[in-house]
Amino acid sequence: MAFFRSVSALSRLRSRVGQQPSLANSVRWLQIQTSTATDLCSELKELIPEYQERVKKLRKEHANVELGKITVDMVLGGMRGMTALVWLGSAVDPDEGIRFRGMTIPDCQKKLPGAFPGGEPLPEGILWLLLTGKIPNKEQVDSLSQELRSRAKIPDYAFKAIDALPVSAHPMTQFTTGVMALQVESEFQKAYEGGIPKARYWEPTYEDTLNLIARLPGIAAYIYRRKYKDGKIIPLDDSLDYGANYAHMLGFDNPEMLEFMRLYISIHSDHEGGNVSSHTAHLVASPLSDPYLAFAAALNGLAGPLHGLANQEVLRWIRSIVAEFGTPNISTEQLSEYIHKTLNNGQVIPGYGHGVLRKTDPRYTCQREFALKHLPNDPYFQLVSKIKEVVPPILTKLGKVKNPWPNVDAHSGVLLNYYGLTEENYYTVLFGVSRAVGVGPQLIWDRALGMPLERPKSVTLEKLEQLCAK
Ligand code: NMX
Ligand code: MLT
Repeated sequence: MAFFRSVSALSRLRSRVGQQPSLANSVRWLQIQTSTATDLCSELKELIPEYQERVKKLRKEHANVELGKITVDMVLGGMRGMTALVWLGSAVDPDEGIRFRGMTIPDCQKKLPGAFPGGEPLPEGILWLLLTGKIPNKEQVDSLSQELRSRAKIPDYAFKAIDALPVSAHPMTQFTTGVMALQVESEFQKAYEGGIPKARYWEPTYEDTLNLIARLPGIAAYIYRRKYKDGKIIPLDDSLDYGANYAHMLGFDNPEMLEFMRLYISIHSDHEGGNVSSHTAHLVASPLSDPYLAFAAALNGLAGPLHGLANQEVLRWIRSIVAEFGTPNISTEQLSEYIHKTLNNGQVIPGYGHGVLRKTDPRYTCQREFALKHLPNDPYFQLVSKIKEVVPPILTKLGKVKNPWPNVDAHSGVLLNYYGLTEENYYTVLFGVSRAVGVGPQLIWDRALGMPLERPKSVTLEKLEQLCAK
């Protein structure tokens, strides 16, 4: 009875909302069901037949529906705006930014369990939401934390593989090497060699994905301790959640830093399917490469300075400003002069611009809110705030930059730096650990939905010219 009462209240609310578009977005999350399953795998198993039916119906009844035109500009312009992928976990609106299964970041902060009441969303909750589209409760999230801890043991040869590289190797090179070493234990590879039928591919993919997510913080922390500290491993703490444990294994136990890590991992997890790392993972997994192979490839894309490495570049650039003027407390004129100097050198302003977004990234905004709450007087935070005022009009004046506003990477470095994680070359590893939480669920769905090998058509330059001449 209570269920029917809430359904009819919800439909009344929806019909009112339909007349008030401004309210429509803010209540969309109400339509997301809360989860009732005992564990993540059972929840997923129940959902798979329904999703398979939906895909079957689309292919059978709507195979020829056109989703847009493909223009020469798109083909030569990095496929911007070309709808070419299905991605279940999230979608990015150019003006509003990310929604995780329909939920904005503030929705997630309100509705997903935190480590304490009112705390930032736990990454385990985001993982549950991205995989199932349902909101987990605290008990479910705690049991997923426990499950991830129980899967976290790293084989010794993975550390040895990393040790084979010089300490000077970039942390992302060490990270990909560690992930490739974990691949030795791939359940998918074993199952495929054992002749598993296609209908069950998702099962070992699920195992690999959860094992991979569980083990990444241990690998990532090892690299940090090896490269920047005494090399001693800090073991996992059985009382801590995923984000807090990662911070702890790095060597940080300040409760504010633990809370920032929960937020950091949650907001960096997913950004629909077309970004370089997510798209790479999906592409590489499409010929049935297992999740380790696919994710290692994704990390190599993330390591590019126009993608995930931008977080490293942002702090490096901020430090170069401070070095130039001898202080972070600089005037607007000095900052403007430095921005022009960077642009005149033929460099980009790191942390600004985006392939899809056309407004300030909400992932920037929520980090700014975190900083306003915890470190409002930090001089680097104040410099970042000033940069946000000065950069956009300058980029706009260039006349070619489609989005002059800050993205996720414009902010993360100063928060990490404040809490003592000062080594900016490590920052993309943090992004990488987080991205697995978003990419992993899609890799499982790719196999559950029987997604085929990805193979778009290319044209030669001559053919393109011929097509244009017609
Ligand atoms: N500073 C200077 N120039 C820029 C910037 C920027 N921040 N952003 C775009 N432009 C230039 C861009 O280089 C291009 O110039 P040209 O025609 O001479 O090659 C022109 O403006 C048009 O580019 P857009 O269409 O606006 O951007 P596009 O979709 O091609 O690229 C990025 C998107 C994110 C690669 C680009 O904005 C950029 O290089 N930003 C700086 C690096 C960065 O912050 N990357 C992180 C993205 C988020 N992430 O985490 O992955
Ligand atoms: C991401 O989180 O992947 C970046 O914002 C880049 C993108 O979405 O293209």
